[in-house]
Amino acid sequence: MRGLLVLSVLLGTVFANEDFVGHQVLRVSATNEAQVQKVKELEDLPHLELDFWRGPTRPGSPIDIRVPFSSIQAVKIFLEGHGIGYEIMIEDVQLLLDEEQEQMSTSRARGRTQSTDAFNYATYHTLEEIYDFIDLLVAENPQLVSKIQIGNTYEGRPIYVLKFSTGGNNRSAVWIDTGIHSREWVTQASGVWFAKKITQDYGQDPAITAILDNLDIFLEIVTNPDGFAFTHSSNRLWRKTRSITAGSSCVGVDPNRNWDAGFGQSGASNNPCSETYRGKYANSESEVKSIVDFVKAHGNIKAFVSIHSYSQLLLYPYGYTKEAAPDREELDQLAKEAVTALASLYGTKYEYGSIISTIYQASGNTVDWTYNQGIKYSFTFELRDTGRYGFLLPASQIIPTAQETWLALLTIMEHTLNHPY
Ligand code: 0X9
Ligand code: ZN
Repeated sequence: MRGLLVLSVLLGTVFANEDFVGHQVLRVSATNEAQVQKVKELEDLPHLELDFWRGPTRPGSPIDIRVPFSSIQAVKIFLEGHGIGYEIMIEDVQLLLDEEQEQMSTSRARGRTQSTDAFNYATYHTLEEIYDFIDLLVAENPQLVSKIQIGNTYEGRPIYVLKFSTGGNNRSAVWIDTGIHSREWVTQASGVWFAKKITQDYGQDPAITAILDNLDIFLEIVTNPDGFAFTHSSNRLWRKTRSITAGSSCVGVDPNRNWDAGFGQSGASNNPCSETYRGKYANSESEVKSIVDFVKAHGNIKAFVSIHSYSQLLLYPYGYTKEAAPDREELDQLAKEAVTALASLYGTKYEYGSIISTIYQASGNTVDWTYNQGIKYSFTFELRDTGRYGFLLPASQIIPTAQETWLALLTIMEHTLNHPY
């Protein structure tokens, strides 16, 4: 008995989820450039172990920071000392994680589903559950859906893409990915919902039917499987890949800084311990390289949509340079139409614009690379919310988020269909 206890304590230490007891998320309001610079100084103090959830960007736009319990006093004193305002968005991160786990275990009590109709779209799922869902969906719709393995992750997991196709020979295609940042759970959950929606609506809804009669859709639901597995097993707030960097004890590369577009320029970090670490070289991450190889081999992808959370934004290139994209006007107009469609369902407000002008400089990001490859309709979303829950969006918001986002995706896909190039 005592042996068992010792064993479980030991295993507990090895396998336990990182806890976030007493961590707070602060919303910092830097009202001028000097204050923004002051907040940036906090980023360079590794011992504080701050996790910037949003920003820093321009004066006036919110900066959300997860602050570990042991740093809260110091951070608050620093901000107050410089006259920088803040409010507490999340009092105790662990309480939200506990609620999320509670919600998940209640749903899971119903057990493994044998059909995608019985699947619970209103809860978060593990990698295994999503991979089972993918197989069920393919088995139920063999004439419409197939599963392609585009590679393996650093830790050896298969990387899958769903192909929705009604025929043809390498038709023009739309690409959608979710979950490249593993902690952005509402995105993978939305990806699952989109997959089901396509199979339900094809042949019923004229919009998706016209799209699929002419275009193929590729959907990568879990774009960072190692990171996603890690968010379940060990650290709910893991963002990066899980690759090991020689000479550093820090793990992972930011897969949204690892692409070959402005790689190595400012807007990414060369420090392996940073959340925006770009990696040793462009495409060093297998999760990125697999998509690069797929996109090049396909050669006929006309729209590429990469889905993140949070902040409620629809963005287009560029992120690495202030130079305007040659198609800026068309992209801006289309973004406006897409966010209008999105808002029509529940009134959710999105801002839109280029990445660099709307958030911050981000070099080596996905859609700058796809755009430079000639994929004109390259967009990236930041889904709900604007910061009340941030990455910890309650499961009750999954379906409404997916539904409204779907309207924006339809707008982009219809435009792609009607504007061949
Ligand atoms: O920093 C990022 O990679 C993005 N924000 S996130 O909170 N999802 O990490 C912003 C960069 C550009 N935006 C997108 N590619 N969505
Ligand atoms: Zn992201």
